[in-house]
Amino acid sequence: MTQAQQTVKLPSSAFTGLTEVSEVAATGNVLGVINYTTECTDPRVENGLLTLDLHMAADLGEAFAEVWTTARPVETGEHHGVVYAHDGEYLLVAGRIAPTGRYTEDTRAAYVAALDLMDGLGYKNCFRMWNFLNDINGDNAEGLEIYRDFCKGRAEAFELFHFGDKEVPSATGIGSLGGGIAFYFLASRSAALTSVENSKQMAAYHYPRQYGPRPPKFARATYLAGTHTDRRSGQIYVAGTASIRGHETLHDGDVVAQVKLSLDNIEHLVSDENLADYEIVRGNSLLDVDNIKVYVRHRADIPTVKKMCEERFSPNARIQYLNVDVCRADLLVEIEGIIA
Ligand code: 3HB
Repeated sequence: MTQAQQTVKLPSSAFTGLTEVSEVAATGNVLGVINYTTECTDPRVENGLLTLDLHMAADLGEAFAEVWTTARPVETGEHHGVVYAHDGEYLLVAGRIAPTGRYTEDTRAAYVAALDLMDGLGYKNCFRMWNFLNDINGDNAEGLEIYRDFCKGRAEAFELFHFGDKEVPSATGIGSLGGGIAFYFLASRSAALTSVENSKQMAAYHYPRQYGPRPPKFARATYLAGTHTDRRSGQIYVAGTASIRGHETLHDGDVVAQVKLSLDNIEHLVSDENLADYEIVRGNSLLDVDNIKVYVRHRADIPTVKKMCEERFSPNARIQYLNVDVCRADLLVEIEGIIA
């Protein structure tokens, strides 16, 4: 193990208002700016900043930016339609697939471009993926649900790269308000990652055929540390988590019970009891989760969901609430976060 590997600094992100981005950017090196805003555009490099606009807000009053900063100077570039920024240790890559009647092929191609880039630049440890799908529960031109269409293309791309199920990163696959499919991924050169499952949920990549032709390929969390021997002080990236036990949605139509189970799922996921399978001892609870996004299907449910989240997360936790659809038509809420 080299000194560089032992001291690798882990990445960090912050939520800001859209107009504060330049102030945050002025304080350090920015890997990328993700605007959760009122329209989706192709990712771009603007004033030296990788920027991706997602259509995740109904108006500018609820828009915000997620800014990823790093310890080192950043270089940006473009590769087969995806845009990237990297600092020698971390890479952020972003892409968009224009609206189409069938997403399998374009998803596969866009993922291949991003995975190929990671391979080529040596960022082989992908630890987090976010995917935003307009009309996620709608049907494509062939009657296949758009989320399932996307899952097919993603699974095919992973297969082409011999990405084993146990190596897949944590992810979010969530609805958006427009713009086809947009995504961003984070990868590292030398940080050590461990894909973590929830012992109370079936691994998503094992979901039965009833959920679509190819299962969703993601891990429930990724543990990211400077070295493989550090099982205590790494970060935990919690994937989008919903009211699912085994592979089944529980509490159809009951938002209170769905929020409770989503929170219980995260609580168990990050507990030492669950992490013991990976020899990780972190002593975490929901109080340690930060940089939280809560996706709520029905706007009218937001006050209830907010109250429940505020009761269980730390009062200091930064939480954003977004009103979008969720990957299964019977899911009312999904929650993600980071333990840094
Ligand atoms: C996904 O398909 O990547 C995904 C979907 C979810 C939650 C987490 C990941 O609803």
